Amino acid sequence: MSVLVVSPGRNPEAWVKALKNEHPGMNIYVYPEDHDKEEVEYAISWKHPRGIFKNYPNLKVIASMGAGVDHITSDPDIPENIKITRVVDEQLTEDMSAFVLALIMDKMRSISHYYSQKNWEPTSYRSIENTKIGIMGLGVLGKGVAKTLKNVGFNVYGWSKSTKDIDGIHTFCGDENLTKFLSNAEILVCLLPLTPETENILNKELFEKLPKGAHVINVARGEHLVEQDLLEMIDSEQLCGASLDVFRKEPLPQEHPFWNHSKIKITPHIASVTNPKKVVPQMADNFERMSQEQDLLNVVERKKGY
Ligand code: NDP
Ligand code: OXD
Repeated sequence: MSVLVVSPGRNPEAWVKALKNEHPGMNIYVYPEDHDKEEVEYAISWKHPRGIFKNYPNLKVIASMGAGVDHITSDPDIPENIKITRVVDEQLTEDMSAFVLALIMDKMRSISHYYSQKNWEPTSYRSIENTKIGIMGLGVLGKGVAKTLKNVGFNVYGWSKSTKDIDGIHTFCGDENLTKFLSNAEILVCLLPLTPETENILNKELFEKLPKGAHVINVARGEHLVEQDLLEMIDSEQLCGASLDVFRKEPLPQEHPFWNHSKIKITPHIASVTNPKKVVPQMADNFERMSQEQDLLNVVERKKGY
């Protein structure tokens, strides 16, 4: 029984080292090195080459190296019987919460604006207690971010698919309550998973339902955002700007108009980065569980896509 590590474009070394450390007996291959495909029952993957997994007749589990699984679920050639797992990790939630708070404070207090302006021109700012933040997605990360922002003193609104009851957060669920939720979101944070339902959700129609002058933060996936609609909505001043950590094409191409837009702030998909050392124990645990035919941790619902 072997484990296959698949991460083209990402150095697999830290993963292999952490796996060997956690499970010295584990037989590990790194794709595409020479290996017997029949031996592989467990794969740890990030952005695999499309279609490869159908060539592994005994593969039982694909573990995402991150919290998101769209890079796996979007491959139509993943057989239905294969279980998909994802990372759930406190550190990942803490890092995401700190990062979103930093983006919001940067926006509210114009910090990077002052840095780039290099002029002594103070402007007024809004108070935290008078600012409403809307979070799309109240899962592991969205809920963590919501709690952090609430504790800092913001008015926090959240939207999810199913009903939620989170202390101190105004929660909304389902498409029928999206408009009401959006009408409160002076700063909108997207923390939805990428699924056929959520793809292109950050579009003109949605932006028009936000309070005028809202700011948009996307730390989920680039495919949530209709890029042209964002540009148009900033031009019309319906939006005052955006902070984007994720993009349809990563790295964001040098010629992309976002790079030189004064109201769009770009970070290179670093909101919350998985630490292999931290999360390999949950993968080794699942490897053991799989071997003993026990229930796995952090399994994705294939039908829901997250
Ligand atoms: P979860 O699966 O824990 O949570 C997803 C949330 O979105 C749930 O609350 C779910 O509702 C809600 N949701 C899903 N579909 C819909 C819908 N159609 N309408 C309304 N709500 C919906 O995900 P995580 O919080 O762990 O992660 C979210 C995403 O963050 C990841 O998928 C990934 O893309 C991104 N990410 C980005 C990182 C970065 O560095 N930029 C790092 C890590 C993750 P319900 O609870 O009712 O099911
Ligand atoms: C993730 C990510 O999904 O890094 O974990 O985006």
